Amino acid sequence: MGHRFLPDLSADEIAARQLQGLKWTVEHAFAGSPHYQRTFREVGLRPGDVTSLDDLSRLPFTSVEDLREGYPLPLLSVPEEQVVRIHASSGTTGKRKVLAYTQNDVNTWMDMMARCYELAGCTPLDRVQICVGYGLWTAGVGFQLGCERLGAMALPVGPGMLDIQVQILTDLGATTLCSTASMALLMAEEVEKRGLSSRLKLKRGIFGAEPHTPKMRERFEALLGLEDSFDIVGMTELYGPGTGLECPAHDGIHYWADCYILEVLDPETLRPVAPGEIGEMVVTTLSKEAAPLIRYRTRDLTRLIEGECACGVRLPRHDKILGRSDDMVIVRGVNIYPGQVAEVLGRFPELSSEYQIVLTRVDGKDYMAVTVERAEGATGGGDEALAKAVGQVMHKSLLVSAQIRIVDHGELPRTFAKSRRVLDERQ
Ligand code: ADP
Ligand code: K
Ligand code: ZN
Repeated sequence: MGHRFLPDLSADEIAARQLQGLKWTVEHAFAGSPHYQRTFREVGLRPGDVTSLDDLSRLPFTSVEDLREGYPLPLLSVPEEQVVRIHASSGTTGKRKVLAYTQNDVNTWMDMMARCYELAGCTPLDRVQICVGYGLWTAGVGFQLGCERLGAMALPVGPGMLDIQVQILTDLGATTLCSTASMALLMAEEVEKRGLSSRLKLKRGIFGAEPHTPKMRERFEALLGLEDSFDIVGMTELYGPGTGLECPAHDGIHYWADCYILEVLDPETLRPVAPGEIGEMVVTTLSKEAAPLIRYRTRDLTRLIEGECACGVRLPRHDKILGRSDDMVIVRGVNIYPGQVAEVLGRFPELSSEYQIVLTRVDGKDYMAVTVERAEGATGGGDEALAKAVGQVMHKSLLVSAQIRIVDHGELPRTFAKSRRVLDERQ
C-alpha cells in the first residue's frame, strides 16, 4: 500500500512481534520495578515463565489504584537518568496519573501518531491546526510530535481562543483540524456565526478524547465543510493520543497491535468476552520503557471487530470507545451509561446533539432529569409532546424514567475540552 509509517503485517507477523515484546516487557518490568516484582511474586511467576502469548492470561493485572499508589512516578522501571519527561492526565478523582517517558518512549509515540496522520490521508503538504491542550496533558504534544514526524506543517494553537482559531483557520488555510469533538462543534458554530465557511480550506478532522454521537459529528462536518473525519483514541497511560485511528472505511478503529496487546475482558470475571462482545480494554505494552503496562485495566469499554477490513489495512480493529466503566451511573438499581441516553436522543431529528443528565435524590429515591437542546432552526412548538415521546423511548430502552426538558439551541454549555454529561447531585 506504500505507507511510510503504517506497517503492513500479517496476523502471524503481529503475533511474533507481540511474543517478543511481551517477553521483553516482562523481563524489563521485573528487573526495574519494585511494583512488578511484588505483583509477579504474588501470583508465583518469574519472567522466564512467559514463553507463549497464552501465558499473558497468567500475568497479574495493573490498575489505576496501582498508578495512584506509586504517585508521583508509578511503575517506574528505568533509572531516572533515562527519563526525559513526564505527562499527567487531568485526573478527575484523587491524585493525578503521572507517567514517565524515556526518549525511546517518546519516539514510539511519535511514530504511532504519524501513523494516525498517514491513515487519515495527511501528507507533508497539509497544514494541521492543533486545538488541544499543550503542557502536562499528552494531547497537544502528541499531535505535534506526529505532525512533525510526518513532515506536515503544525499550527499549534492549543484549545480555546476562538478569535485566534478562526484567524489561523482562514489566514493560514488549515487543511486538518485536531481537537476534541466538543471543541470541533464549538469552532463549527463559531465559523457559522461569523459566516466564514466559504473561506475555509479544511479537508479533514481528527478528533477524540471523548465519546461523541453521529449527530454531533454530522453537524461539525457539515459546518466546517470536512470531506472526512476520524476518531482518534488514546490515553496518558498508553503514551497519549494516537494508539489507534478510525479506519478510512469508517468501520472501526485500527489499533497498533505491534505496539501493545489489547484484551477485551468481562470486567466482573476478568475472562475474555465472547468474540465481538463488549468488555473492558486491558492493555499490555510491548516496548514501553519508563512505565511499562502489564495487563493495565483501562476501564474503557469496546469490542473487537473480526475479519478483514475493506480499507486494506491489515492491522486489527476495535470498535469506537463506547464509554468508561467509571461513567456508569446507577439510577434506582439500573446501570446506565451516558452513551445510552445519547443514543436515544439521536433518534429524534428535532433535537441537537447536546444534552446533560442531572441526578438527584429526594426522600431516598433517585431522579434522573435530561436536558436536551432543540436542533438548530427547530421552533419551540410542541415541546410537551416531544418531551413525552423522548421520555417514552428512554424508558423503553433504559428501563428508567427520566424527566425530559427541552431548551433552545445553544443553551447548554459548550467546552474546549471534554463535555461533562452527568451532574450527579445525589451526595
Ligand atoms: P483522563 O480523561 O482520565 O484525565 P486522559 O486525558 O488520558 O485521561 O484521557 C484518556 C481517556 O479519554 C480514555 O481512557 C478514554 O476514556 C477517553 N477517550 C480518549 N479518546 C477517546 C475517544 N476517541 N472516544 C471516546 N473516549 C475517548
Ligand atoms: K511541510
Ligand atoms: Zn480499515
